[in-house]
Amino acid sequence: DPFKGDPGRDEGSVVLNWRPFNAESGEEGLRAWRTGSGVFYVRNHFWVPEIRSEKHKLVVEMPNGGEKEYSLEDLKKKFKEITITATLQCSGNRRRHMSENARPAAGLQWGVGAISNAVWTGVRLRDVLADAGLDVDELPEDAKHAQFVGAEAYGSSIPIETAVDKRGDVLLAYEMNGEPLPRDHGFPLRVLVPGTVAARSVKWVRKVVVSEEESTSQWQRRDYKCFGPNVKGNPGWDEAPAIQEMPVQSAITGLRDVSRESEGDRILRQGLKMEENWVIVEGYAWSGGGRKITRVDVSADDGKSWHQAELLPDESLGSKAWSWKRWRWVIPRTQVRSCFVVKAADEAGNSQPKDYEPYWNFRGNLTNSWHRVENRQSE
Ligand code: MTE
Ligand code: MO
Repeated sequence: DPFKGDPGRDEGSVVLNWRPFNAESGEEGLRAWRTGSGVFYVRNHFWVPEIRSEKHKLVVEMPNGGEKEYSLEDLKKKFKEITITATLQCSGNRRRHMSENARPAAGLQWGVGAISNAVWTGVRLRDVLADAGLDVDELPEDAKHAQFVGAEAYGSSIPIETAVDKRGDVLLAYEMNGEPLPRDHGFPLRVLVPGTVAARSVKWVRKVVVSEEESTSQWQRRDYKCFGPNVKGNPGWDEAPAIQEMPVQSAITGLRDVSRESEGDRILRQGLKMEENWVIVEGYAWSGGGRKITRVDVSADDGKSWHQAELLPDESLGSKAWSWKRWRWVIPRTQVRSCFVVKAADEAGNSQPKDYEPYWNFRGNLTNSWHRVENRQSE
């Protein structure tokens, strides 16, 4: 049983599969701006490798075959430590909405919780590549991709420009939320590529290869790609690019009534008219590439009329907007008509599509159509 060494898991996540372990952030995880490590979503393709951190070595290979090896100690001693906050989102986040609103799409049927936000500490991949002999400012012709190899069998790659971008904040991370990485999240070392599909943030990383070609893994060449809505079984795999940066996304993660009776909501009610019952709608908004969320539009009548949600303050760290924005909208119950809807816009003016069918793809990747939630009264 290859899974017998897997770690114990906290309650509070929504488990989709045990072997390999796959779990969404549950209600608790999706309430806070910073996701606690125990309720951060987990996407494992295999077992969790058992690694002793003192023994772990990272090998960095150059296009000419030259190699350099680093222990965890070496990394911590030699390079400047960096801390950022960043959201990871699986390309399959909200796939279930695609399956339900268009046609069934293959893969784990994630709801709104294949996304989480944490604090990450490590060293810059750029600095390590430079130390290993790469000219990071004048990239040689044969340096086109940075491939990452995990200790089980998983691997993928990113364009070398992303890997060496001074403001790209790509990390070899050894801490999450101020503690050593939990085993499910890559102990003792993982790649963290902020703003990029989480499939490239390889956990338990043991090798980085600078190469002319992309990783040849199925997770680079097959699974994490998007095709047109007409394409079914067996497309020309090489015709579509591997997903890297992600599109703008938002979702509703909480819906609750605040009434005169509910003691806990007293503070929130200050400034609100006491005679009325209110509904609090909450959620996240995020975009790829470090693009800032500029607006979150919300509706309580299935998109006929719109309002702006409040973007909540937070403690985002890093060169760009790598972390999701939490938002909140408080609306009188009497004004609620039919479905609640959310859509966000980013600083490039990108917004989310209304419908699902025109964006259906057989692997159900990059589902970001308007998130609709039935209006239900809690009492
Ligand atoms: N790295 C390894 N070694 N093995 C994996 O299965 N899954 C990838 C990525 N890195 C994976 C991996 C995918 S598809 C996602 S969405 C993220 O890890 C999930 O990261 P998390 O489990 O820390 O949330
Ligand atoms: Mo993923």
